[in-house]
Amino acid sequence: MTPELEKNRIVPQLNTRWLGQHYTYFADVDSTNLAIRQTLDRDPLPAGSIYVTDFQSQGKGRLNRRWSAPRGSSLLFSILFQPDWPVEQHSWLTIIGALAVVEAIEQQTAVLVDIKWPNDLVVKIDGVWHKLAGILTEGMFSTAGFPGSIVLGIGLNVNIQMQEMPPGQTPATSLMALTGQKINRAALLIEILNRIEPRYETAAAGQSPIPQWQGRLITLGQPVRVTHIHSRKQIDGIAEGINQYGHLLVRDASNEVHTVTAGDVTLQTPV
Ligand code: BT5
Repeated sequence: MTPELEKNRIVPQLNTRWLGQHYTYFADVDSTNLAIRQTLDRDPLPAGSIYVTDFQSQGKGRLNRRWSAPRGSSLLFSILFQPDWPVEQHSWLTIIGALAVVEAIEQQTAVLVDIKWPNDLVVKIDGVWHKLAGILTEGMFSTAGFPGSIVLGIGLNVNIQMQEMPPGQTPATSLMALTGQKINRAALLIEILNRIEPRYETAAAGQSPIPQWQGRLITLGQPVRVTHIHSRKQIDGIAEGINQYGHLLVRDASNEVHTVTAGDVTLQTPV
């Protein structure tokens, strides 16, 4: 039987011009982000190329953390971009990915999803935030301040049963756990990809995705603790705002405002 996420089941239904048109499906792979990078080390790939899998043996989170999901249960994919914009702006891809996933879910199910800075899609269940999806954007930088290639990796828990939920600091949930129904992964992936291309083109033309994203961030206005990954230095303060690159602005007790970028911190939000 043809796997649900195999190329022939997806690409003919895309209404994109370039995104997802170069489509590679793996029954299993170490990590879709890693696999794109490894291919790029050998051969060129067109922008918009996507790698999709049913299982990752070394799924990656940020800061060397792991992303795990039972075989065939989820959406696990990575898309290659080659944007012609400054390096600082590469966080826009995480933002575009988050918005596309949130809207696709809302279009196909009744689940309302919030965003926790910088890269978590979360749902509140009985007063407790649960993680539904995570995004890992990795850049391979060229010289002259331009980012070269960037890989946007998305892991979305679709049909994971309660008893199979991956353990984590934030408890996990899935669309099936939330709706009580098995969700069509192919239809959801198509919807997400169809939403990413126009969002990316709008951003590439200079229109920021940040105002829309900001409206869905649960982090703003909240007390947060930021821990720098290398120095372990901590900042306690209030998450006051977002700058034009999506960095978090945290005001500490002495009124100093710190600009926090996603790459080198962990964030605790007591929500
Ligand atoms: C992320 O990292 O949330 C980014 C995850 C990106 C995964 C995708 S899958 C396709 C592509 N290929 C890859 O190899 N990666 C990308 P972070 O914020 O660091 O969160 C990681 C933490 O989430 C882990 O330490 C666990 O605690 C937790 N976790 C792991 N798997 C989970 C899951 N399925 N659902 C919810 N939480 C999970």
